[in-house]
Amino acid sequence: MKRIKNNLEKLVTRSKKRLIHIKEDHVIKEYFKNNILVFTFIITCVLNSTILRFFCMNTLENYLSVKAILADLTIVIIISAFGYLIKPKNRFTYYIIFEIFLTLICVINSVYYTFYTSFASVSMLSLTQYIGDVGDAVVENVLQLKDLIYILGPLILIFVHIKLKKKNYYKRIEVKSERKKRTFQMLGLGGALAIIFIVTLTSLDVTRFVKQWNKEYIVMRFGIYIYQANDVITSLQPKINSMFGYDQANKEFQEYFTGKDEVKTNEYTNIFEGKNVIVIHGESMQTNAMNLKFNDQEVTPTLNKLAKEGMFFSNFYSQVSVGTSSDTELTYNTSLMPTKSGTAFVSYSDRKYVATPSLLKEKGYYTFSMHANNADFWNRRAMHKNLGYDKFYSKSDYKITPDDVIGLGLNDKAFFAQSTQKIEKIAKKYENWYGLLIMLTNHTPFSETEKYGEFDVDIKETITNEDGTTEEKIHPYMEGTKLGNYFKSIHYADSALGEFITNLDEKGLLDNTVLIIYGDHDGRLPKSDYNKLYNYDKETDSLLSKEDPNYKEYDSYQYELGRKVPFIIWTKDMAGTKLNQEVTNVMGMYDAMPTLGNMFGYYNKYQLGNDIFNIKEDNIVVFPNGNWVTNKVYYNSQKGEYLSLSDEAISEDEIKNNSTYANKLLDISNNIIIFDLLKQKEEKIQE
Ligand code: GP9
Ligand code: MN
Repeated sequence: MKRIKNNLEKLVTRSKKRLIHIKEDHVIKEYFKNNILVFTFIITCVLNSTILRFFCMNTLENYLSVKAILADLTIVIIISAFGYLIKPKNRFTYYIIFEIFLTLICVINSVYYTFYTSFASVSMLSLTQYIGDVGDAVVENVLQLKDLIYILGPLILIFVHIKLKKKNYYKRIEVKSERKKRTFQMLGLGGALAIIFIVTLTSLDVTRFVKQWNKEYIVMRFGIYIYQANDVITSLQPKINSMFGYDQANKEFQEYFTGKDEVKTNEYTNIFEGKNVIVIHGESMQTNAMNLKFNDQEVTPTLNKLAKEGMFFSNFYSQVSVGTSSDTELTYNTSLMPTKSGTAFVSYSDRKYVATPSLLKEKGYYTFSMHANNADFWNRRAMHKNLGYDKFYSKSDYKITPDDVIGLGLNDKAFFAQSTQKIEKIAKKYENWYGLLIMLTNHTPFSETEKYGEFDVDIKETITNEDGTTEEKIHPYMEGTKLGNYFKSIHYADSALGEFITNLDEKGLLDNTVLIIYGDHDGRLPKSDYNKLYNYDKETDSLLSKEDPNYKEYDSYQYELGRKVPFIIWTKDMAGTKLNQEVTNVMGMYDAMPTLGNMFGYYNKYQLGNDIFNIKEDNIVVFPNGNWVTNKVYYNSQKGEYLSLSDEAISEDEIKNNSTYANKLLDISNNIIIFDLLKQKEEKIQE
């Protein structure tokens, strides 16, 4: 009896469970049935974005990027939630409008990517001359069958809608009172996904999102829909910034430059007139690496040789903000400072600039730039055109095999080798030419040490034992540190530069050429590594104690002063002439254009820097954060503190006057760019 009872009980519970299952299944099915249109919308929109990534960045990791799918899903679910507020019979209109809109984003980006290997930006719409150049080509060559696949999304939605309508779906899906509930349910789901997405973001994701130029990365991490929304907002920001305060800005600008157009001459005026120019943008090259040797080997023998034979500015600073490489390009070419928010190259590429390449073009030069990275990196494609380069040779102009890649792309040795061939052709075609070559390998994080070639940053010692035998002892020193890896990396870049110069010389390309080399910014290396560099105790393989008489304090001021970059002007016959000298007066990137302009015979009335041979020891270098440095003092504007650099007393007035000057200069520079003041000026002259 007991057994029968037990069995019966088991049977009842089993059937109960099955009933719950059936009920659950039923509920899910019902839910799905009632929401077919919404789900079709969600799935097709997320699928379109995934297909776009598949066509553009054809690695599995990219197009199946979970973060991107999560981001797309979040956006589409949030959009879909509001559809529930609309009456069922009109709901299709809502979804099809959004479906078409999101599909258009995918189609435009797909076409754009095929042509530019980058994603579209609304800010490009203002660069009309640029679109004019490519408009026809886009239609003829670029619109391909694959760009039409996205249209399947709206077609599927229309198909589903017709089917549903036939089945009277819209009349029976929900009662009015349920609409709000469903909206909130969907919003809740979207919100939950958004939270998961935000929590999984890294700081790199966030900085790249804010900077916006690394478009592939953003699309891979944030999906195309968030990318485009972010693009619209960042593209509008410059417009909003320039809406208020124009009159005041223009007035201050006029006042600032009144009486400043007197062209001063000095012993170097026009000394290089008519010479060809090769400018080397030395990625992350820092002056302090030039003074170092490891085991009697110089870290940068080429730079050292050029500095010794040429004109070497040893107290020279870059003046970069968040736009790093591109900020230096801006300041070097225009003698303006980086903008206070955003970056000039990305946000203000449609402004008028008075730039070195344009000025040399007016003198009959052919101007070009070369960089084996994606042309849209830092928006160079648009900005180089604006600055006056006749041609920008970028990634697609170089042969890049996987073996040739170090870090961000084509290694410097291969880059220089291929560039030499291009320069040879240019030199045959044009009498005068000016070219910028942007290096790439010596870029943070300096981690591919096995590819840089042999360069040890340890201390090797030969020890003689009591019995007369010798043995080699190795103290690890900078091995394994980021700074140590940086030395290996810059050693590689330096040797690439050396090979380049030898090749140019062999081809006779240095005979009438001036070489200009600048470090674009420091290597952003840890302060603690410098501490090790200057305070290493090889006996204990640790740091000297602060009490040790040999201990060298490396505080935040030393760090800031250590961020100097090399600036060298060199020709093959300069050694021993009056040009062969070390200039020790403090100098900034914004002084490059005035100093070089005087030597080559071009002039920018709106330069903010000075010809160092006119201003000499009175120079001041202003940094984008308001800090400044003179020969006598480094001032930290954030802390309101300074470090004296000479024995001369520093007065309060000096600090105050220099700070006022620094702030004024930053304001003027910012206003010139934001309010496009040079354009207004040009238009007035033409009237
Ligand atoms: C990228 C290169 C590096 O093409 O110029 O830019 P950075 O990260 O140094 O600003
Ligand atoms: Mn750089």
